[in-house]
Amino acid sequence: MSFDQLGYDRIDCRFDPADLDGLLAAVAGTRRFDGSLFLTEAEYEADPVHRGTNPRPGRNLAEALDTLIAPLEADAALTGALRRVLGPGYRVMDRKFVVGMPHSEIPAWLRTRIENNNVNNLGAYIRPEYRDMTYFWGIDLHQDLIDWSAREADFITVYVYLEDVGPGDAPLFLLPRSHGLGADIFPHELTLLNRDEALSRYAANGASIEERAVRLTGPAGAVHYWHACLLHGTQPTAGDRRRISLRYLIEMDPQAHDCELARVNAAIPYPLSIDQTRRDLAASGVAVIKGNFVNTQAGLSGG
Ligand SMILES: O=C(O)CCC(=O)C(=O)O
Repeated sequence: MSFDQLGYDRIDCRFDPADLDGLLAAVAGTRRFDGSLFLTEAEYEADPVHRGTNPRPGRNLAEALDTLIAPLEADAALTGALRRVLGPGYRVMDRKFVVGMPHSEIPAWLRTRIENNNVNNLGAYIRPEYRDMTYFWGIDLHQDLIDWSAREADFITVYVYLEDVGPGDAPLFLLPRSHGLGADIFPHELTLLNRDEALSRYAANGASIEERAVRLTGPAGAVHYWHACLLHGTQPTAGDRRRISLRYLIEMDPQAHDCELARVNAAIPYPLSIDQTRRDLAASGVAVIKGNFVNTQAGLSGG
């Protein structure tokens, strides 16, 4: 089965291992992935900033390392899949490195604050000079439309693992077919039906599906992509290993009416955009609804 039915797929890229290693070494060499990344509690308290802490033009390590990323982006399987799914004029909207931070490196004062938060993007707690990457410590099942109020789901996310990702390294979890219920406000209506089988019911827009979550473990160089309405998330990293990935948002060629994404969207009988994408935040940007549904998943099949 494939993208049009499941809402996600894998791309069998043939990256040169030396290119992957070189890029990873360059990223790893830019900083220590430990407590030194974080503000102190007093520094955070003096001026809590919860918005605008992600990479942006002019503050994005992916820009600085562009020449090392370029050989990966030239991979024929990757460009072929993007043309097929999005049309020949596809456009990269966003490209950044994402780090799954190891549990052991999160400062104790912060861990008590953010344990069981549903969106643990750590940007607010990271020193400004290191905000050229995005740092996660788990994120509940969400759609990537979450950051795009009132925008059509006319893009996909492409996720490239730069290190081997095992069960304890915050692998991505996906809920297959969930994109088929269209755009929906976060947090989502999810019910765990069978923990051992990771079987859940997801309801949105007056419809529901029952599906088993899929966990995307894989080697360095594994590439997956998914629809902007597909539910996905991560558990906090369990051990001492960080997990560095490269993450893209790529939009469809507006002229390519018969590309795969255009056909998938035309077959979804529910709204593909939503004005209010989340209801878990106070005006300050601080989370007021907690819980990570991904943490309830046990028995999982591979992706
Ligand atoms: O890398 C992670 O832990 C979460 C990534 C994710 O869900 C996303 O980029 O949308």
